[in-house]
Amino acid sequence: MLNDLNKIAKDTNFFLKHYLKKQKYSVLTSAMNYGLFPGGKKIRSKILVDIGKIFNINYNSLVVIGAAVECIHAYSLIHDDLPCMDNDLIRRGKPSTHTKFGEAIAVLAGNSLLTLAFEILSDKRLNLKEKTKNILINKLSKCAGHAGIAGGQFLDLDFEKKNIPFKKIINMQLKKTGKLFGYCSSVPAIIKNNGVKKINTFETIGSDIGLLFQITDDLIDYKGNSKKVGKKTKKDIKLGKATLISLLGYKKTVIYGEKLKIKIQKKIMKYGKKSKNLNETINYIMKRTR
Ligand code: GRG
Repeated sequence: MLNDLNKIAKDTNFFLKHYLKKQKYSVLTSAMNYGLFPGGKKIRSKILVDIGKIFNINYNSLVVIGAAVECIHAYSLIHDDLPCMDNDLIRRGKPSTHTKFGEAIAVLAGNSLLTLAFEILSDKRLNLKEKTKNILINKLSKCAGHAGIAGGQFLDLDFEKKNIPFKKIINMQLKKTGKLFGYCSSVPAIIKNNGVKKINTFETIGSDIGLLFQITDDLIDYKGNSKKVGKKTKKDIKLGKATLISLLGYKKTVIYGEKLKIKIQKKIMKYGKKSKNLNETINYIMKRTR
């Protein structure tokens, strides 16, 4: 599992490094580079490749799509760290982008990474039918906007220091984190032109994996060590964030996560041997410490 993750991270970084090198250098592209590298775990790309395996999709196409997703993800992290958002000084074990470059450049670097994602998806190097690319671009736009990550972040901020019921917390986390995982999971079915039902089935599996990922993120924030995690921990309590831990407590949140993991694994079992890698990734998500 870790070998596969490392290979996917290496290939994605290779693609992105070359893509950025082709752009005209400026302090802004340097801030974009800083937000992208050294990159994070590339878990979203891993999900894309794992599910791509179930659908027999060409690996190189998935790396390019994963690179676009990682641009959106890096953008969300840069903006998430801004003083007007979660105000974080450390990200991926180094000063966050605005700490290094200042707020204005960090905002612009985030915006530029957002548009870069769509530049990559519409690039000739992604060898897919134009119609498929159009669907991929349309879906990713929706995942990033008010009905997706940005909308989830809005709720995350709005819910601070309030008593928020279970369903609303889950909905917020599904938007903030689940949407992008849902996107990655639905891409292979979209490429295969498999019809709405299959696409939706995989989107739901992915959103649940994203929810599980967010739950483990909250558990790490609660118990993790800042140095090991690469970002400040024990922040959710300080900021009064509405999480499953703030509502149910640590132990019940772990139990909820375990149940969710089993629910997802049951759903993917029917794909037999081909879902082995995805299954391992889900176990990794549950056990991860960073
Ligand atoms: C519309 C893309 C977009 C952003 C603007 C700021 C914002 C709105 C959204 C923030 C969303 C956010 C940061 C959600 C948290 C998701 C999460 C668990 C991030 C950590 O992901 P990892 O662990 O990070 O995969 P690495 O560093 O490994 O890549």
